[in-house]
Amino acid sequence: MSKTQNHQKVILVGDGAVGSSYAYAMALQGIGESFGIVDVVKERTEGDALDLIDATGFNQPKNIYAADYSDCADADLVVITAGAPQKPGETRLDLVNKNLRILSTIVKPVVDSGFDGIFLVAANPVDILTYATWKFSGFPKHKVIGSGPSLDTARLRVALADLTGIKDPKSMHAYILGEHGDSEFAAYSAATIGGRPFLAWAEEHGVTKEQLDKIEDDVRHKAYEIINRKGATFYGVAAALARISKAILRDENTVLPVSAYMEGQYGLNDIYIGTPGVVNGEGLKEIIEVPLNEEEQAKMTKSGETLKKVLNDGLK
Ligand code: 6V0
Repeated sequence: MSKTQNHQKVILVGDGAVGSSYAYAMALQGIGESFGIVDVVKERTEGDALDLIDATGFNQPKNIYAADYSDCADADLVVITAGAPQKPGETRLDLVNKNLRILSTIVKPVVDSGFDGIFLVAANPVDILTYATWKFSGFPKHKVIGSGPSLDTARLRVALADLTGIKDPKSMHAYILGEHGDSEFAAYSAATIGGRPFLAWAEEHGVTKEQLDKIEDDVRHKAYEIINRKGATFYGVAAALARISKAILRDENTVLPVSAYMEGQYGLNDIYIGTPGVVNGEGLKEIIEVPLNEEEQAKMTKSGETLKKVLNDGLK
């Protein structure tokens, strides 16, 4: 494959529930010109490529194919969704050892191909695996991004839109921060609606702290609710990955929640963790450090400590 003129070449590694849903979202939204799929089960990638091409018949043409690691050489974006998903009762952090092993077999051949684009990681525990991708690849930190709290923030905004009656989740300027996992939290004190502090609006409209705490808790546990019923979650994260991919491939310079490398922000260092940041064609241009109140800062510190402990035990 030659490098596409508009820098629109994507390689997906991991053609499971999340990967194939992401591929489908990319095909339906017409994002990227060329989309290669890698998986240890080669036949599935061939079948998926044939199937996904049919979906492009209803929007814009796109080259979708079963790929090898050599195809990463001139890719703009490599998206990693390969890895074991949570089983009922398992936390994301329980996946760390098996998914680190899988990741180590992926990053090396991608880098060996001569790849010089951006890594976007979604496999769990995503903050740990994004850090490991950064370490294994030797890439600059801005070129390695994790999907982080992107899905969780979408869940929060949908719930707040429902609660407030301002039905558009895009009008809820609120973020989930921290680990994509059990220590994540809603940064309500910095949230806004139309420029007005969200908590002031909420008080005026009779929204209680209990209601907001419940939403935060529901967001934190939503993956478990889905996994208990259907075994896996994939549509939400697929849409989140397509959104981040679009920001990269179209050089949007847009603010999105991602997992980013910390160098003093929130008092944290040498971990990847969830925060808003500016995403463009070069990767993560800048971290936007959300101003937190004391209680939220304590949650961020604790979330960072949780991730640091996993890194210290498993990676360093
Ligand atoms: P799945 O359906 O089991 O798919 C995993 C895929 O990875 C399979 O097709 C495997 O064949 C493939 N695979 C395994 N090892 C390798 C390898 N060495 N090289 C290439 N491919 C390989 O899992 P699913 O798609 O449901 O989940 C994938 C990962 O995404 C899991 O770690 C989930 O926990 C994670 N999720 C992340 C979310 C997020 O918000 N970041 C959300 C949901 C799931």
